[in-house]
Amino acid sequence: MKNDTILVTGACGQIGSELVLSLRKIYKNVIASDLKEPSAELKESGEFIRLDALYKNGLADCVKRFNVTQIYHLAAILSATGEKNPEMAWRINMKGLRTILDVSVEAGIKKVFFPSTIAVFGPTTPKINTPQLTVMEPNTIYGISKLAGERWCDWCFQKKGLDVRSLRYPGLISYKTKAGGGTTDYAVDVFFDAVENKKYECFLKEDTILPMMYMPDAIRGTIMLMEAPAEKMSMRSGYNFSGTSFAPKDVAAEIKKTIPDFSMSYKPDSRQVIADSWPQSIDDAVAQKDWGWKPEFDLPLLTKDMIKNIEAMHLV
Ligand code: NAD
Ligand code: AKB
Repeated sequence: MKNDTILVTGACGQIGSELVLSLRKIYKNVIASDLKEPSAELKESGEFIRLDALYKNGLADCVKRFNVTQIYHLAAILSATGEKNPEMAWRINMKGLRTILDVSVEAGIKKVFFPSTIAVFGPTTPKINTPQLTVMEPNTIYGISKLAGERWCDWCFQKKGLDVRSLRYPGLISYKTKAGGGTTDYAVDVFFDAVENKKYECFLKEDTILPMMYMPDAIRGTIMLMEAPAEKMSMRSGYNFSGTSFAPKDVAAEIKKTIPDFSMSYKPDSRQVIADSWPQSIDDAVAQKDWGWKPEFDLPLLTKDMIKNIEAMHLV
């Protein structure tokens, strides 16, 4: 077991609830923190504290009290919720990150993880195999806040010497915790509805292709990035990070191979406009070259695994 003490903010969310458990297999001390009540699994497997990531004194006290050496800053408001409440999204996403970066510099934190997103790209970005360095004109508050966040991370590395690392996650698919207010949430909800009701009404059009990734790949990639030697990092903003790409009709066809009477209907809502502004596929050649990234799950593999695990949860 490694000795570093890790603090995870936003630990009760879709990523945190799995990332904390994986980090606890590697590190002796992983402190999960959130405003929300943790799951029994999170609470019983290690330290949990209630912490507002925007509250600098509370954060600084926690870092000092536990001798924190690494921070994974997951707390944020996602795209769809952010468009409904732009002020709140800007405040939580920007002030949260600034607080983490300031405390990290002041306390001499060794490494910081900042989750960026494909939402940093916008309608003027090339949509297919979006390169690492390209036009970035996001038109959601979420994307604007994450792009500004990437620039802050790069600035803190250049000017303050802070070892900040970041991934531009695609839509993440998981069964342990449902998605929390994004545009790609359909790709999680569809599996639960397929198992429970054999039908799903999708809020995106059937042919809307988006970059996606299965959670085990996302967790493995995050830990690979954070464990890689600092001299391998050529990007201090956010690495393009690719899993697979598909449209709602592709998931429906894949689910039908296991649940033949499954049916999907379509009723696009305001999230369609957000999805239309994002890339369809991501070129992550720089992540492959710098720290050896390679995904394991494609659509058929993740579909089988999601259905198997959701069915098993329903048997308990
Ligand atoms: P989530 O919405 O599921 O979880 C976020 C957590 O942050 C919640 O538990 C919430 O209670 C907590 N939180 C919110 N405000 C807080 C505050 N002020 N102080 C402390 N905690 C607070 O989000 P997620 O899907 O787990 O995403 C985690 C990070 O990864 C976010 O920064 C998100 O932008 C990024 N990301 C996620 C995806 C995805 O598909 N899940 C894709 C790209 C990027
Ligand atoms: C969202 O849809 O907002 C997130 C993301 C891709 O950042 N899943």
